[in-house]
Amino acid sequence: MQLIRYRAGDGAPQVGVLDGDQVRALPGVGTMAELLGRPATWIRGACETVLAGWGTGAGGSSLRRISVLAPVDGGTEVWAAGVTYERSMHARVQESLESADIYDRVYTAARPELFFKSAAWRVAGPGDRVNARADSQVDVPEPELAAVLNADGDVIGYTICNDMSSRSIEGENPLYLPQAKIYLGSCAAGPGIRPAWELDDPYGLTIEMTIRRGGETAWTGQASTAGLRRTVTELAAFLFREDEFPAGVVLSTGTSLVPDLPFTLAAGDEIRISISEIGELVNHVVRGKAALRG
Ligand code: DO4
Ligand code: MG
Repeated sequence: MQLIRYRAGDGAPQVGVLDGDQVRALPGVGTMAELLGRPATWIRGACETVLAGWGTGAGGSSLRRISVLAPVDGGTEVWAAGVTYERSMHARVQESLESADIYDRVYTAARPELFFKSAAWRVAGPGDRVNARADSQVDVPEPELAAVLNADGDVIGYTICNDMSSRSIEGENPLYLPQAKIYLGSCAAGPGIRPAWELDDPYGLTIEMTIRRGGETAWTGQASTAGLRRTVTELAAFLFREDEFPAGVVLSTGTSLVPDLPFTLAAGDEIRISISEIGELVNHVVRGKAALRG
């Protein structure tokens, strides 16, 4: 089962439960932000009530008749952790000549690297475009397992996040990290949220990414969340230490797949990220915000 945001025809976005290829709206829940403001027991109960009524045949739609949207809206923020896998640490050391040791240090430090990634309104959903910024030379997608937490800081479920990044801008100076990471079209998420109560082990998932260019595979790789150096609980505890998220928060846990230099994304690339038990997120690359809007 997945919690999704979706639109049927020209209707307003809705929040619903997807089971197989059937979706049903969650009664009385207008937005995902509103849902994530509720206690975990309430959210689970609402999903289970909808599932229990599945057999009655009332009110469902086929997946084919809806558009699935990014699973965030309203005041929900997306945050991300960095350098949580050895591969990410090595890749950053390689790209940043003069500041390489900061990545080594944060990889082993008690305090994780956490950064604001996106407001909900600019998170790309399934099938949407993502942006490799026009003033960057080396750009990569970062396929990441993302935890979705409610206002109380409880993990409600998991989704996929693509933390699009400029390696050349971050590599020039780590203080440029916000420009390397936070810009229009730099974050995609979805397709849905797999409830935490249905997932046995978030540290035993396979992450796969394939980048297709002109009908050919330009890059492909696979990794396991078993390599995550920190637990989701630990990352969430740091995030909530001195902050609050009344509309919940998506916390992306960092990347374990980074294409070797000099690989860079190109306009027209298709990025396909799948995480076992969670789903598949596909996006298309444009270069520059004018192309994103066009
Ligand atoms: O320190 C830079 C960010 C690292 C990151 O986004 C990741 O490891 O996924
Ligand atoms: Mg990342």
